Formats: sequence, C-alpha cells, structure tokens
Amino acid sequence: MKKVLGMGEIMIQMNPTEKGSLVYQNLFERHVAGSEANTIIQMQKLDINTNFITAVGSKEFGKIILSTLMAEGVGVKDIKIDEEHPTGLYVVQRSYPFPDKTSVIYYRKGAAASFFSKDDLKEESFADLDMFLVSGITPALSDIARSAALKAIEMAKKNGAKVVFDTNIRINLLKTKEKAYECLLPFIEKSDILFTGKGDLNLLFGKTFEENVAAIKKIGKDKEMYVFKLGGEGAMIIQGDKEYRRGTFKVPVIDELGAGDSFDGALLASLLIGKSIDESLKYASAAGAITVSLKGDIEPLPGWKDLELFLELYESGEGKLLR
Ligand code: KDG
Repeated sequence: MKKVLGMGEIMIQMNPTEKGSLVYQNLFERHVAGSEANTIIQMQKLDINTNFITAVGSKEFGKIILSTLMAEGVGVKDIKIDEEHPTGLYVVQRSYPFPDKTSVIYYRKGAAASFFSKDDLKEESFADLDMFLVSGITPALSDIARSAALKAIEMAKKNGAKVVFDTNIRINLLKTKEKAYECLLPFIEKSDILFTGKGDLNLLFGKTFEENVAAIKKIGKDKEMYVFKLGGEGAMIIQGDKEYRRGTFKVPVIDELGAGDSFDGALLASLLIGKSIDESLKYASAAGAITVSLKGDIEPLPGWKDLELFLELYESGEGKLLR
C-alpha cells in the first residue's frame, strides 16, 4: 500500500448553522479542518496509508483534532502535543455578502502549529515514504514553520519520496503578493507535483492565464505534473507536452471550503493506485463536487463507493435533480 505523509496546521472550525453575515449568527457547529489534513484524510478514505505531522495544543481542542484524525485512520504518532501554545481556530461565514462564497476569520496567530520546528521532525516519519505533501499555508504561518517545511521536503527527497506542493496562497497570512512570491518560490521549485489555481497564479504573476502558466513552468526543474484548479471551469493537468482538461459537476453549493483539498486528495490517490490521468481527474472533480455540497471540510470527503455512486447518479440523469 502506498504511504503518504502530510504536514500543516489543523484547526478547530466554527461553522454557523445558517448562511449569512457572521454578525447575526448565534449557533455554530464545531468541525475540524486544515487544508493539508483535509487532503490527507481524503487520501486515507481512498485506501492510501497516511500519516500527518504538525503540533496541536494540549487542551481539549488539540485532543479533538487527534481523535478526529485517529477516527479517520490517519497516523498521528509523530504529531507534537504543545503544552505552551494553543490550537488554532477559525470561524466561517457562508454566502455573505456574495451568494455561495465562503470567507473565514482566523484565530491562529501564535498557535502550536506555528511553532512546529525542524527539530521536531523525526527520521522515522519519512521512512519508506512514497509521497510527502505540504501547501503554501504552512510556510506562511511563521519562519519556524517555513524552515520546518523546507527541511521536511529535503528529508522526503532523501528517502526517495515525491514532493507534492499546492500553492494555496492565504493572502491574510502572507499580506502582499511580493511576500507570497518570496515565501513560496523554493517550494514551487522543489515540488515534483504542483497544484495551483487561477487566483494564486494571478497573484504570483499577474498576467493572462496562459502567460501565468508559462511563468510557473519556468520555475524549478521540469515537474512530473502541473495541476491547475480553475474553479467553475474545472481543472487542467499538464504532463510533459500533454494537456488534460475536465469541467465541473454542477451541484448546489453549501460550503466551498475543502473542495480544492478533496480534489487534490482524490487525484493523488487515483494516480497512486494506477488510474489514468483522465480517470483521476474525473474522480477528483466528483470529490470536489461532493465536498461543496455539505458543511465542514472533512465530513463530506468521499470513499470509493461514494464516488462511484455519485458518478452513477449524475451520469444516469438522476443528478439532473441537482443540476
Ligand atoms: O482548504 C480549506 C481550508 O482553507 C480551511 O479549512 C482552513 O486550512 C485552512 C486555511 O488555512 O485556510
């Protein structure tokens, strides 16, 4: 079975029971989420052997995160319990002020994951590893987290694992596009599989989509694969001189958060078990569609049977009910 290691901050997510301005929300559901962890859980649900590294606070919220990962089958033995710093938290606002758009407020400054350092990395976490995954959120957390992520990439490569990086730019953490470019450049360079999106490319290069694609392809060595997530327009993969495209499945949007992560996870899991790029893109798009149709990032993540059922219903026309 393929072995994948993920790294990144996992937070408590407070998600209002109703759509609308946060000012008027009184009732919240408590979820657990974090981009890289969402992707890893998606892969675990698709039968990949996964482990995660990060730090969480030692109080109740940290315990909730550990038990959530354990319940999903993700290995947690190398997660650090930080006695000094708390677990990060964020609050979601859905469909306000723009319908179907989700925004967040973070309470993550000074949280445990920002203090997970290169000295916390363990050689054993990287043994027999097939793939290591991190995103642009982790280096944006702090200089400590950035150095740890760079060291982790080095250790993964030394062990022969592929490095996957999703640019995942969070401008409220990185502040300016210049800082985003400077912070993420070595990660873009060092990755073997690179995920990015239209918005991130625009922020990094600010040209037309085609020019932005050409610009990112110039950075670093030739990659095994570039994956471009294009929102409502679907996705595009470039491998060598071949290009693959796929549109989205149209479903009602409840909560956009986590859709890109489940797309990444389903694509990687499909590729790892030997499915073709076209087939992997189909499963990834289906996973993204399922994820936007429910609240929470982790709860909607589908297994193989869920994906097959979704595709069957959608393709047989039953999905018309949703379109
Ligand atoms: O991808 C969804 C994530 O953005 C969200 O769950 C929280 O990891 C998160 C972040 O940093 O925004």
